[in-house]
Amino acid sequence: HALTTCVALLLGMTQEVFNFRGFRWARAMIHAIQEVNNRLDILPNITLGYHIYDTCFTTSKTVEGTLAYLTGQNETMPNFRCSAGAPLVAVIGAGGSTLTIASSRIVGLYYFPEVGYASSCSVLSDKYQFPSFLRTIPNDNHQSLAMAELVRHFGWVWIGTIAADDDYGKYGIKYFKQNVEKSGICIAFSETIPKIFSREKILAVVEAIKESTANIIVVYSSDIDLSPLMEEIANSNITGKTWIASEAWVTSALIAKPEYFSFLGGTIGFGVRRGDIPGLKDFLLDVHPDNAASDDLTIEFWQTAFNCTWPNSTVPYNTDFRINVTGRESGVHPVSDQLCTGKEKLEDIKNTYLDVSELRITYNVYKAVFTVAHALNNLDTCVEGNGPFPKNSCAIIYDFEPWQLMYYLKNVKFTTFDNELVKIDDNGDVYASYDIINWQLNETGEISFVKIGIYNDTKDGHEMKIYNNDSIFWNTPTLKPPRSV
Ligand code: TCR
Repeated sequence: HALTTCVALLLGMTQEVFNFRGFRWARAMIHAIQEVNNRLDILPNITLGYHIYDTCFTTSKTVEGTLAYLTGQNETMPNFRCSAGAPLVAVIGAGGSTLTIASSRIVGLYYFPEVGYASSCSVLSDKYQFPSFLRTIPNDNHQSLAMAELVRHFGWVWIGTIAADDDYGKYGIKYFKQNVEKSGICIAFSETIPKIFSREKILAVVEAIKESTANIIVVYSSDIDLSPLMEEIANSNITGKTWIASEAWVTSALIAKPEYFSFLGGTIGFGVRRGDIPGLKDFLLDVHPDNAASDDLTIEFWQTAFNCTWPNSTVPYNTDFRINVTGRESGVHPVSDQLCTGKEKLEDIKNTYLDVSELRITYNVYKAVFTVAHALNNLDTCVEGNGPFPKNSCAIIYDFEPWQLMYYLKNVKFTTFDNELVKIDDNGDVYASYDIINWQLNETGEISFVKIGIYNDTKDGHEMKIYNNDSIFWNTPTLKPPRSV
């Protein structure tokens, strides 16, 4: 008798426009779930089902999705269903820390597990506030220290900082500042990028950058929040700065545009470990509205990717109702009256969704699904009399309590296809290890992300290695490291 269990996936897929990166994450989750379901060594008699909720990058939608999942009153979700009555297992997500904080305060009340794949803010390690949260991305305190170490390494002492107006940006920069100030490094300016688009506020940040003599600018922000600022940096022709990137934008196609290279070339930043997920590319290509007649996300994806309207669908094409949310009028495309034929070929387009060259958060997504699957499998294979619960009892997979699965999640340990050992510690955190990445221009005129070193957390501190100083591209007239004094 096969049992279907139910996992919720919380992701940001639409904001003003469709988010192709988010859609890739969603598809990677489904791919990972299918792998679990096909494997005989993990949960052989159990099928993992899932619901997907679009957070639209807003707290209200995130809370709505979380509540809908917990109470079973899910009206807002796309058409991926768990069977009725399937036991709820865990929430995977949300994307950004601010959203995850909202969601995990709710599930925390029930000690119901939530596994983050991108939410890296340090406060989420506080188990008093977030008792049932764990994650497959390292806590940002490590990254902030890594940035400080990088700054010291190159002897820069006059630094500007820019933070997104959310928990990720604010806590990330705060910890960075605390650390560098101890070493006598000075902060020239500290700016914040608005969450709700405001050209006026962006121009104020641009002004601060222009007026300052600091040549090194550390930016903690997601790519989505950062992109309007970078647009203005390009408009204002600000060159001669070296940008230090946090993980959320260091490999983002939204920012790493070739036309920005004269402003942003030479950027150095930190990326989490990457993994080339077997079979993912084919799985990503295997998406078509015909195979998912009533799946709104797939239709919206298709319409946006090919700039056409899917016939007879109720999915609005680039409607403008979202403009009001952000107050931003640009970036919304005119409605296309061209109908989609269904014969459009994904292979023919270049799209972030299909780009599998930098699977970092995507790999974390994969690890999050497997964290849940392995914990559930350990719960399922518990032997009565040897179990971890009172009188050495076990939990029963057909009817267990959230805290019972939490026990297994907290003790989870497994290796991925890449031979990476995934182990969750008492704070729900994983081992921190980053690639240090430098933006260079390749022969085809595109930006390539060159790995120039590593930063690892170690038992007694940390180690940073820059492989070879000559392999770094610097965006200075002399091509030598900039000075910032
Ligand atoms: N932590 C960010 C969100 C975020 C993200 C990303 C968003 C991270 N990496 C990549 C989009 C793409 C890292 C947070 O809010 O915690």
